[in-house]
Amino acid sequence: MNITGLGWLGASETELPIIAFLRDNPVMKPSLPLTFAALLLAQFPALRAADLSTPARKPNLILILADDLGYETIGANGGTSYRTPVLDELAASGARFTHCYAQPLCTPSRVQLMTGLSNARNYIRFGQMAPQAATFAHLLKRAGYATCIAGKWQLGRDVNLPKKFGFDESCLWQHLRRPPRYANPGLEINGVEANYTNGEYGPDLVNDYALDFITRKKDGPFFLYYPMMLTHAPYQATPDSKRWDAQAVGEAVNIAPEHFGDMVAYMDKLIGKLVAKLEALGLRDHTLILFLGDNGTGRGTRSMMGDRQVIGGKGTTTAAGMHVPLIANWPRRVVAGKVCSDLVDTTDFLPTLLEAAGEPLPADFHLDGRSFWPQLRGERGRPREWIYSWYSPRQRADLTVREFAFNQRFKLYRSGDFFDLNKDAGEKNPLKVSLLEGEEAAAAKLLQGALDQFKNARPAELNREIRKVPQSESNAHERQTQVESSHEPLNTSSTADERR
Ligand SMILES: [Ca+2]
Repeated sequence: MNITGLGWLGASETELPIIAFLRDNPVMKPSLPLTFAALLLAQFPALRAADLSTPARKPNLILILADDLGYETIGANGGTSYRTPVLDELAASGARFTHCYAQPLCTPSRVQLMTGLSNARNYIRFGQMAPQAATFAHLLKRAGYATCIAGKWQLGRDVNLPKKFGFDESCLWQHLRRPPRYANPGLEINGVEANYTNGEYGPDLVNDYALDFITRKKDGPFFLYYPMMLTHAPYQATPDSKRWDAQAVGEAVNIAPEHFGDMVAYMDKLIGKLVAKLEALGLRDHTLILFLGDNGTGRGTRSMMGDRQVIGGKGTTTAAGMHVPLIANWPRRVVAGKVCSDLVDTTDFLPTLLEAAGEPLPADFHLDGRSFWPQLRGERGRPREWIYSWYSPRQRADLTVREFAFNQRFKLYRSGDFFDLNKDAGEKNPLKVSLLEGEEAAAAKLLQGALDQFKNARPAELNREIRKVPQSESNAHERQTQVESSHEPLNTSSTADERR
């Protein structure tokens, strides 16, 4: 049996230990949802009924993922420290969500976003995604979409991985190596190294590639997954900054806290170029744009929402690490000016994209996400009652697991710690579930039910997998990722969960 299930793509397996394990342990195969998903994709099973509310012409889909950009940074959300006129306008003429949550760290969020599955089921380690994972790109490619990923990769160094994950084209930073990303960067374009030394700015290069892709594929449909490099540290000058230095080399120069604001503004400007290109090509009315952040703002970055200061908490499981912006725009399809307080999780984007495309999921496609496409259309939909999170950085030697469920107001950790987020957003003073009454007791029961659903979700072999990495390889991986994650202090949070 082809356990990767990707033979139909003509992709070859990457010999990761987990694949060897699966091959050698057939008893374990049925318990692995990611394997099931890949198999189901390969076997073209019966399909669910199509959503009759979708248009006849398949829309183009653009999913923009900003790096380390929390909810508080966007003007439309009430942020007052930075300039985000393009995103503000997309929110005003589309929809924005007040309760979208990512995982606290880059790779965990990206894996959930791309597969629609909780990290409990398929997350291996920082900087990697299981090569046999089924992604939104596979599903959309099968539906006839041209697929492209432009931006940050950080999912494994196999040159064939972008194609293996369903992308026809790729323009990536941190694919095969880890060069600087901003001034005078290094990229891999369709797997071929490209090095720049004439004052180029990495985010411009990637944006140019994205614009070129949608221009070439304007007859559609296309899917552009655009995980932007901005606004991740180091906070270096942009071409619009007073201190821009076209000669700058490396990620240790020209750094200043105020450059974060410049980077937010530059990110917004690049999205503006993308929107302008859609307008010029006559594609705006046929394109759904979704924008979100991959985790909270970089640790310690201070932003204002009016009189209220918000301090970035990337890497923590509080709202400072997980609360991110979500803006959706599609003229005349997404309700204009909508502000939605429903819960949205990163696992929800795969089914939302598929439903917007009018593309049924394979009948038994395993999924933890829930489409919010009905809400974008102005319907009630099936809003989540809770978000479940299994979070473990698996970065360096950190195997800490934090597991919890929450809604807009309450949060319950597997440990039993309970918080009323309205009274204790920083999660400093855990309440004992046994002492709760009324609304709090009901919430604890609901959230415990969510945790119970995932009690056995983690395949045991995935936990053994992390320990099978030879120490030398583990150390090398640590060195490779250390700079990337240098603003992600581990186990230093003051939150109750992380003190454990
Ligand atoms: Ca990130």
